Amino acid sequence: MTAPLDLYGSNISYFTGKLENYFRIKGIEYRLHAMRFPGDGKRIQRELGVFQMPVLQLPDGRWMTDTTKIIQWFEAERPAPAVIPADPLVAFISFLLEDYADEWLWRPAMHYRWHYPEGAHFASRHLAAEHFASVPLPGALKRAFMRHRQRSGYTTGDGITAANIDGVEAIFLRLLGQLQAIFEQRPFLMGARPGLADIGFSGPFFRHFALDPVPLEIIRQHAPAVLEWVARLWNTRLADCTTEAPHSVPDDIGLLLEEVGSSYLPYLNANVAAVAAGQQQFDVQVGNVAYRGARYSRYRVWCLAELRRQFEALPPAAGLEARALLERHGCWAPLWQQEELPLLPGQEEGLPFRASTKMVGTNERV
Ligand SMILES: N[C@@H](CCC(=O)N[C@@H](CS)C(=O)NCC(=O)O)C(=O)O
Repeated sequence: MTAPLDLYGSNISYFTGKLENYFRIKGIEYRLHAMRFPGDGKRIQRELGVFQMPVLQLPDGRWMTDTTKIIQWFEAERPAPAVIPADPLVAFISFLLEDYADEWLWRPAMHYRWHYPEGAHFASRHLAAEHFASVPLPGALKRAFMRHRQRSGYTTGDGITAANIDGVEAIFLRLLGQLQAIFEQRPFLMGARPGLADIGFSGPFFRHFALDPVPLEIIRQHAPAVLEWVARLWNTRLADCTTEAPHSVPDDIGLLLEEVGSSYLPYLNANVAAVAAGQQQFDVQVGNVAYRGARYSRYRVWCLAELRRQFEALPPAAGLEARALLERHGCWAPLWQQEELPLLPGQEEGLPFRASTKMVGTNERV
């Protein structure tokens, strides 16, 4: 499998950017193609079960989706140089941080892009030109469609209101303080070498926070070491790294774990309760921030099941260490709070070659 991979997505998309960072540090060649609608949308739905971006086509013709499972598949197929740390505890915490970045930082990233007119103007113009060039409609209509679609799907339609905007922005501002302190000390999240946790964080940062005008200016002013990390990751090849893989989780990662325990996991538990009750929208209080009318996500029920599965697969000694670390930072109890996870039969078992559900519950065919 030496021919370049064909990656279909957008060059301002969260998960496309995450996968590009993975392929680059791993040294895997790919060609990025812009998805063209409506044709590509229908084809992707047919080939993969749901429409989402990015999707990947292997040289043998097979289609793949879901960056988390795509990365795990490539790590198994091409183990060296490894992106998933060899130390089982570091690997487990990296999976947890990847999931947190994928699913929870998505919220402030979408907010900053679509709430502020300069972000919405830039992104809707870019996406309309990238994806709808051949659709014979006026540009203003395509841009208005994009703004409406993204807001009703991911911001105002997913529980973000005037009353909780400060709370959503606080997720980002706290994170910047934590990451600035980390990257003043070392080049990557777990140490001297980039790994899965960095790839996870590249999703929200590479094509959103460090690109969209409003968050980019905040990063420039308040967290320049984070901006450096974004570029450093993009410019690093693991094959050139002579540094050792990390053997322990640095203490300051504990602050990120506290965010996972106090905001992401409580949200996941409320989502489980909503899915179990068949409620397509739900209200949830996360710390002092109240979300009204958040959209349920079957996919994120599976994310919680995956986190538990990763924990249960740890060798006994690493499992004890992981439990102690999770307890210390408020993640242990919420990880197990819901007894039953309302998964669909066989849900996501076809990944990365077939998906059962989308990240947020629209247009699912289950
Ligand atoms: N879990 C998926 C999530 C992919 C995803 O949700 N991508 C967004 C764009 S960056 C998307 O396609 N959303 C579907 C839509 O807006 O209809 C992954 O890791 O690839």
